[in-house]
Amino acid sequence: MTSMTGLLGIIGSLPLARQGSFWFPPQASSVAAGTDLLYDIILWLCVAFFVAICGATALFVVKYRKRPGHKEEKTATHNLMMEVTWSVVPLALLMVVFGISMYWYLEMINPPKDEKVYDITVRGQKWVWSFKYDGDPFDGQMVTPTLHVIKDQPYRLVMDSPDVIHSMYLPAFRVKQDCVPGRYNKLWFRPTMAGEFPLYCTEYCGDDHSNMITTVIVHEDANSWRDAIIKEGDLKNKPPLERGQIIYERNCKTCHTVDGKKSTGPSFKGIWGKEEEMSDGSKVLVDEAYVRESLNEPGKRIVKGYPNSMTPFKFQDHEYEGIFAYLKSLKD
Ligand code: HEC
Ligand SMILES: [Cu+2]
Repeated sequence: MTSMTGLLGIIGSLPLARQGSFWFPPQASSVAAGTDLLYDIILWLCVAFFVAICGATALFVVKYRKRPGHKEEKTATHNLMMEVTWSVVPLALLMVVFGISMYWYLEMINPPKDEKVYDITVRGQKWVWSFKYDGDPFDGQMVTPTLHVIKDQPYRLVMDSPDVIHSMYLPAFRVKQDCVPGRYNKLWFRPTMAGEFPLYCTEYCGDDHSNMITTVIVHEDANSWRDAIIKEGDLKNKPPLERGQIIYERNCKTCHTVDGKKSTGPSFKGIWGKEEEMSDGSKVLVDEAYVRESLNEPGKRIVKGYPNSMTPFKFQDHEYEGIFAYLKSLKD
């Protein structure tokens, strides 16, 4: 059974498998087929050399074994023809691998010049992803926790992190890029298949690294794309309390509970109006100014008994309003 799936896997890895195979997810971007082709060439080259070398070794062990009536032969010291062959043939094969790699690498790093490329700002932070849509029609006003794109359109992601290094990996697109604090990294791709594909963090970034997963949704057309972003990202038109709850679920839940239990950070239950003791012994009243400061500069004053490990946040006014409303609602 296992050998059967293994065999199917090997067959499935042939570059026919646009819909995905035993090894690979579907080929959902313009560079996916190239990456897989290269993988297959290298894999089959290795298999061929492995079989040839092990086969020859086994053959010689049997053929030249010590036995009655068989005399030892002198070891050959030099054979020009053989040396040239085993240098030139692998060199030629490696040049083929180099040529194909170079072609697809250039495809991967250079966004198209003769088309409009849409910018999306990506932020990876402990332990959530957020995506902001620049240019028409949202102009940076919409932020969503899932990535929405339109089929066949080129996108450029501008990525950073406010805390530690994260890495955004989109297996179905065969692309990956780090989010590094203090710098902008860029990545472009063109989705070629509508559907939903996983997106996750591949740089260990702390306790909930393994939950830093979201989805990229490739829409067939601009209407469905726009509607989905508004549905997810338009918090302004929701009542403040609901707004605050959504922000909590998206950004704070991994570190703060609302039931009084200690987590990475203090629980939000009964937090509003409380006198909190700081690590330097001073007392602080939890009000709007303090919550705002905790979000913008969490390292400035640290709650006693907790590590200085909160991610800094910058929000818009309507978002602060939502957070305040939500925290106020969490009475003891
Ligand atoms: C990566 C974990 C993490 C995330 C995510 C996080 N926090 Fe925190 N937070 C902490 C830790 C740890 C502390 C305690 C240390 C300190 O004061 O900086 C803290 C402290 C706070 C405090 C002060 C609490 C008190 O009792 O005085 C507030 C307010 C706060 N966070 C709000 C938020 C809000 C709102 C969000 C979501 C938008 C959030 N935090 C997201 C880890 C986190
Ligand atoms: Cu991460």
